[in-house]
Amino acid sequence: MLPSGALSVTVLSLASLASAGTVTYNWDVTWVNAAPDGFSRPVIGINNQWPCPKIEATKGDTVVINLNNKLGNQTTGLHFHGINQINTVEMDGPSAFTQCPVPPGSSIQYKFLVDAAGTYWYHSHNMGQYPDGLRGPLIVHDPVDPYAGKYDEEVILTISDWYHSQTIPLMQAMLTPANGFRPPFPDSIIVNEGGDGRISFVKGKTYRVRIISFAAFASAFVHFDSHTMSVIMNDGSYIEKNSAYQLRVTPAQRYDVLISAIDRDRRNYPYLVALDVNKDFANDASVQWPHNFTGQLVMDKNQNFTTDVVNAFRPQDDSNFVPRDGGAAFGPVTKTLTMNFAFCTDQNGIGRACINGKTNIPQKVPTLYTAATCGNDNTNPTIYGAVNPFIVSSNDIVDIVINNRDDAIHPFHLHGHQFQVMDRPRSGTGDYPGRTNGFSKNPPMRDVVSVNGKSYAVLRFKADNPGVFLFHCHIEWHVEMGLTATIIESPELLRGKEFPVDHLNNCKLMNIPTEGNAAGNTVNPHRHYRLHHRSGRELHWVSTVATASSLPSC
Ligand SMILES: [Cu+2]
Repeated sequence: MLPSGALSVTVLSLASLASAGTVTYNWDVTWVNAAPDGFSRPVIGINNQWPCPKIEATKGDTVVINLNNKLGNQTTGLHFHGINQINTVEMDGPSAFTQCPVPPGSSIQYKFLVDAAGTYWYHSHNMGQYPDGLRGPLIVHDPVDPYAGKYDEEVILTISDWYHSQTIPLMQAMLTPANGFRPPFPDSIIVNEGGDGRISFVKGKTYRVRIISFAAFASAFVHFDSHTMSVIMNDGSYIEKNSAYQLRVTPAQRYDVLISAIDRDRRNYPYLVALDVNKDFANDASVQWPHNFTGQLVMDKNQNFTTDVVNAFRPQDDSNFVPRDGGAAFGPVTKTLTMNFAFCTDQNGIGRACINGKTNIPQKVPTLYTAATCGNDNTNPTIYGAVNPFIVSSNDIVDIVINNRDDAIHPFHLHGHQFQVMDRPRSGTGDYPGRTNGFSKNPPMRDVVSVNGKSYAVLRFKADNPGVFLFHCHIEWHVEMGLTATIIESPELLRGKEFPVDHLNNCKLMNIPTEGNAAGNTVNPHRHYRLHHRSGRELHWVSTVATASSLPSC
């Protein structure tokens, strides 16, 4: 019933202390049949295998992925989630923002430095494709791991909601006037892409469990019977050890936790991974979350396996985590980007997600290419079209204020940076009131934060990485509803930026212009300084949404 390549729980070899090198992967993206929950369906794999392989490197290495699109019927691309892409924003991966989609039969090379150790993942950032299976762990080992010696073995535990339908029909059904705002609901939960979740558990040993959520929608509660999780890392950042009974892992978040088999341990210990039953998601009476997974810490496979009973979910408040380096909040703040998120309806009556009243529509010209080719005009946000552009200057200390006016929790992710979580109050707090007295002095750093319902978060970063970086909800269905802002960081340093020939060739094959404003105009014959766009019915997985040629020329 399980795919032949299913992992049980992968035991990694510990990092070797080799000096910086290059790690190369040659990958064909291919359709594969798999049945991770017993239901067989086509999934997107690599080199005719699924689950997709992990990328494993050591801090300071250069990772090279030679990717060939052998899907035949879909474009593709990869994003390396949590990797900052210092000075290599063109390798970040989101289609229509930093590259063109890779058409069937074509290829692309990604080449980037892994500048920080941690637990990351890679996934397609092209037309909602990763719930179809194109995702995998990306582990960056640390030659000077501050927790070295505190654990004996490493295991990866990936968590995901899972769907029996492919993404494109799910999105087509979602983006109809009759649907309202309902995202597709998962059919099941899987760990390690269909693995049995059994972790060998030997008395006296401590395990570093790298928990990664590959989910498209549902957050997961994680609880181990009779064992606390000693959290040492959130996303790509070390924290001071924090003992947690339960964690709530949103889509795309990672937690590295230490779990010890102590002397009194003498049986198998179950652990529970449960998709969110939080009241934040219960505002629709038809929503149910029956999907739970029980894994096992296995001391003796001949003994009983039991289930883990959790009576109430009270996850640890991750906004109180303390960074391991004790890093103080950046400051003083020189730019505040206020983003009010609410669901909205477009002119076709289709449910969308809006930031400050506007939904994100991928444009004809990738935003980074516009920034590179529009000269001094690239500080003018209107040339970027309907991507919710925000301009920040080099060395700005930026606060993103995200006001979540929806009832549900939404996990927001920033590309290009780990941000400081300055403040993340509980549900029902309302919009950010402008006070800073609740801010952390030593805020935790991460790249995905769950923003509570009818509440806000304040996230801080230093604009030291020129590029075009997305800030978006990591519920993949909400990305497709337009819940993305585009941060254009240090545009003055992007002028004249050059791009690899293979990247540009994909644009050529896709008939996508690589210069000019969002509509591909370097000269605007109409001189209409009026921004309008089509949205809705012509969806961007069908064809690129054309932007009216009435943007300011550049
Ligand atoms: Cu969302």
